[in-house]
Amino acid sequence: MTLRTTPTPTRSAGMHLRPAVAGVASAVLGVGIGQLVAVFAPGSAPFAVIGGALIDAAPAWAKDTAIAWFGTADKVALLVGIALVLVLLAAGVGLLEVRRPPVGAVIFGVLGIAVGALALTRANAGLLAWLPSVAAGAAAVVALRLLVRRLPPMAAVRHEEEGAPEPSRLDRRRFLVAAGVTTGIGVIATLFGEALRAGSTAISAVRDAIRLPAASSPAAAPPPDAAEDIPGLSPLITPNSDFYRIDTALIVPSVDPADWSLRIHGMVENEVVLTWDELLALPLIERAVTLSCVSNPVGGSLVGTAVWLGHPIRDLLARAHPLAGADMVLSRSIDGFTAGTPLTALTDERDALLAVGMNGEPLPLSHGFPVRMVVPGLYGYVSATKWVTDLEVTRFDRARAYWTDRGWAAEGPIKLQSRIDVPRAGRPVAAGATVIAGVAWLPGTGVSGVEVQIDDGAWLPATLAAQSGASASADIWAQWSLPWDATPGEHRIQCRAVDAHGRVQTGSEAPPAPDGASGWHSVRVSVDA
Ligand SMILES: Nc1nc2c(c(=O)[nH]1)N[C@H]1C(S)=C(S)[C@@H](COP(=O)(O)O)O[C@H]1N2
Ligand SMILES: [Mo]
Repeated sequence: MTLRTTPTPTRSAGMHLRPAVAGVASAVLGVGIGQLVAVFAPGSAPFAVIGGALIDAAPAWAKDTAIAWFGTADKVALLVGIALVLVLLAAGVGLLEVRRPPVGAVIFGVLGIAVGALALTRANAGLLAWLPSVAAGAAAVVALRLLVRRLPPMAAVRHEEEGAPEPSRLDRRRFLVAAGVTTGIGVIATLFGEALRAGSTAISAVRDAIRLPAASSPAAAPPPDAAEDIPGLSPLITPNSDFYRIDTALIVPSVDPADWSLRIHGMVENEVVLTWDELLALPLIERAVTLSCVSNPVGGSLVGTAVWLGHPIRDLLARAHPLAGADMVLSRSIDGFTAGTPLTALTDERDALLAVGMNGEPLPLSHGFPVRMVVPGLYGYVSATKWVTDLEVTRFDRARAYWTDRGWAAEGPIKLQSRIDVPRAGRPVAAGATVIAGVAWLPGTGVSGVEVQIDDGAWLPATLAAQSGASASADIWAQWSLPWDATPGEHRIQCRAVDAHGRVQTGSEAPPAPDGASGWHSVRVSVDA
């Protein structure tokens, strides 16, 4: 009944071509999603992971050959090579998925998980290094299943060869549109991811080229014997790479200092606008300050100490001259985050800083480059605005800041806290002479002592490290330690700090919301005989 006796070449080619197209389109989508998600896990884009692993695994002769063939384009050649292999593989995966579903989808899924696992083994891999590749695999699986659904199953294809009606022109057109859209989304996601990355790469380069001026008033240098050499105890100064990061920015803002300015306005006599060059020309002072997040639970790690370089906000506000009645400064970051800081905290003798440097470097991008606020004694959410561009002098009864709008307290003085760093809960301790050590802080006021209780024993005074206590800056945490002759069995260790006025840290427990956690940090350890 059919007029066609032999399948036309286009038709048989189409039978293999369309599954292959489905495979390739799904792979392009997956890779695009992976590259985009990698904006949140820098260095862990699927291509970067595979390329990096191949470079590391390649024997010297292969590297030499690659360089001999491609010169400085060797990395591009490698990426093109990976792309070609991926296209061939994806075409095969498409064919398999039509012939033996869900084998193709399973291969994509396994591939995503495998590259994700590989990503975790790479140097400098972050906790989320696996995410881009796993997202890529998942996206490819979903796309493949959806596209293949638009193709006749293999049985039908065979039927077709025996004369059953081939898919209509309309079906074929629909499939091609779906495959095209899938590919297009993948390409757009890739380009979008690259654009976002290019922004932060460019700003990183600008940052690397910056030489900050020396401080006119350097931070008091800790005495040479200051650093407590106890394994596991937090260092006095937290390295930038270990400093906790908390913000609402999904993508770290890329702010070019050349385009940066700060505007001070609102209830002021004179509006002040300050550029980056003007800021760097002002006297900069260096202060070590402990910063804490209000969300830090008792014993938590959302706290750290850095040496900040910046200009006192007090001096800038003096230029602007706040009007009588103003009691708050609403600081705003380039991405719209706001914090409400008591005007007094920015004008009193504590050195609230408009900071440009952190531990001897320009601020890292994720810590507010080029300019942020640091206010000793206040939780970050009410004071430490990163990427700050605007200070509005106002009143607490007129303006509400980002977290105040979400139920957190309008004012956020840091609470007196102490933490046991060693021994660590759950880690076995050997019986005999050991040490209990940690940190304690009340920035702005300072800590005069720490007491430790083992089981239900008496509270024992710990020793503060040389640079801590009365002689030290009140703005940074104190390291403390207590020798302990650990006896076999289970023990509970608790600590509590005493502030510079002799007030003892409260044992009454409060959760972080709405104004910071309280209570004593307590760890359970089991001591081996
Ligand atoms: N722009 C901006 N600045 C911000 C935040 C934010 O979400 N956006 N979070 C604040 C909070 S809640 C804290 S605890 C500190 C943390 O600073 P860090 O990430 O440098 O440790 O930044 C503060 N500054
Ligand atoms: Mo925070």
